[in-house]
Amino acid sequence: MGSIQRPREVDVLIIGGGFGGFSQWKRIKDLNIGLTVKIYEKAPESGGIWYWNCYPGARVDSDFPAYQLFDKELWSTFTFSERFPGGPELREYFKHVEKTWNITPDIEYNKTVTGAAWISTQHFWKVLCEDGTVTYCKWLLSCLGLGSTTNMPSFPGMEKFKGEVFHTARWPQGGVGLKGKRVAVVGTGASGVQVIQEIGDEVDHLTIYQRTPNLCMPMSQRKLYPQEEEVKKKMGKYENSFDTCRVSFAGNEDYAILRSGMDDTPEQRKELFDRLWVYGGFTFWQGSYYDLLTNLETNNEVYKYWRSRVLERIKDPKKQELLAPEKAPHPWGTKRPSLEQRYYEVVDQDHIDIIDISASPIVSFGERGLITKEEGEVPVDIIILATGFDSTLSISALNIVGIDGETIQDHWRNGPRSSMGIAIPGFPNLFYLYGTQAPSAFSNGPSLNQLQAEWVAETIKACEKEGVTSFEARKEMEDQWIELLQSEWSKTLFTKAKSWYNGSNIPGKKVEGKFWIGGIPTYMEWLKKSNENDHQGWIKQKRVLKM
Ligand code: N01
Repeated sequence: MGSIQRPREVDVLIIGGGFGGFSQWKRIKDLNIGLTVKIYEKAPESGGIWYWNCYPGARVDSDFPAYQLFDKELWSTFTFSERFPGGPELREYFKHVEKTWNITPDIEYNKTVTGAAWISTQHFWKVLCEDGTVTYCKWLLSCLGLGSTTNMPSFPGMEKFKGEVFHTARWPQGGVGLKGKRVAVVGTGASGVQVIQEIGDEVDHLTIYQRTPNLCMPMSQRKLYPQEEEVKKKMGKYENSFDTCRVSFAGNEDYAILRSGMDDTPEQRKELFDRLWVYGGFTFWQGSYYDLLTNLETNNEVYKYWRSRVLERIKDPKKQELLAPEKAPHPWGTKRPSLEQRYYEVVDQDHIDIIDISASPIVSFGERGLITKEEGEVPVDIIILATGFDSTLSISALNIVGIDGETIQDHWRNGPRSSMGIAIPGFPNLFYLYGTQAPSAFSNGPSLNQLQAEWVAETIKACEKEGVTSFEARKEMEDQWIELLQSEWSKTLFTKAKSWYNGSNIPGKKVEGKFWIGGIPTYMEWLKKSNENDHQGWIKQKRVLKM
């Protein structure tokens, strides 16, 4: 007979062992008010997105040193080796964090949360896991981020294909032998560009199925030298950088220029663009004219410049038009532009073909490869789906039942609805980090996760001090937030692109702004204000125990 496991009780249960989960764990521990904490992580090790997305070439697009946790104990004892660290090094970093902070006793791996129900009489969450265990907690904190649910398009006839199919976000941990193989890649977002650039030289033949060209910027990758980094650490440069990340628009060190692109002469614009282009990273996007993403005239100038720089690097005229078309597919920067190192040179090679699936769509999978309307079936050994994520699903993919039996799926049936992208009316004592309706898509991940985690920890502390046992977002706050979010969104050029920023990457999803576009500082101000005047944005209750 199998033994019956007793339910576990814990004060705070965190779902996910990536940047969000680790930041949140530390902030709760640092409160020193005796709360017990557990992290449940589905994977066999930490890293979150970096565990699952171990495809060749996976690398972060955030400039150094912003993409890490801002704790001196951590950064003084770990030095990254590149300006834009790769996946394996980031996984090493997570091991370093776990060891240095001694998280191991509080984290359970291979532990998949499937659902939770709010027990209104007790003010507890009852949390269910795939292994059949039950955990009761006072506070349920979802740290699933944006990439926990993959976008796996269902093409007709997928089962017919005799070769192998892999999704970049569920890449086999042991790797895939691609050398000398005929490979197809579907998708040219951040994952597609990285995998293509990495494997392009070693495969026998590569067919790229491109629906929209990625308007990439140069990464300008470089090695970091340990001695130089040690000097910077001693001079306080890391601390200065982290201080900037805490207050900047996107949680990094880029600041938009407070001039319209139309205020400058063509020569001045070129001088600026040349400088930003050479500097590399996101600065060409986030450190450019303040009206780049609101004024089509400025945007057109950026596109013209971008196109001229990219065309210099492609010889094949057909590929020139596919990769950098004369007419911009969308305003530049309104669909996430990737950082690349050799993408255009790699793709320009003769053994690499691009099929424009916006003109000739994929009809189905065949036995030997993908079948498109014009080109028919192209035989391959391996198909790589670099088709991204359903980034607004996240917490709503779990079966979470709140007050009155409503699930988050029910609550979000017409699109996500939340108070400040962190809590949902009807679901007390539950917060989610780095998710939809927060500035997540436009923020450096570790920065926003840490700031939200700090706010959550302080809020929990205040509730614990007052004896509040149920803390729920007010419906009026949710209404206000959504109205503001959509109104800010509508003032931008983001409305003119199809992308995961507005849900148009997933068939059937409501197309609207899915993220707060106003930057981290204004967002944090809203969170702060909601806690003023005796937590004006929230409904507080104290449990009455019946004798
Ligand atoms: O996903 P995406 P991603 N048939 O959604 C195409 C972060 N990230 O995994 O553009 C055919 O951007 C789709 O075509 P289209 C980063 O924030 C960061 O690449 O919709 N094609 C697109 O080309 C990033 O933005 C890093 O026309 C289909 C591609 O697949 C986010 O994650 C690395 C299709 C999906 O691109 C997502 O990036 C990786 C279909 N049915 C990811 N469905 C770094 O920091 C989709 N596509 C480096």
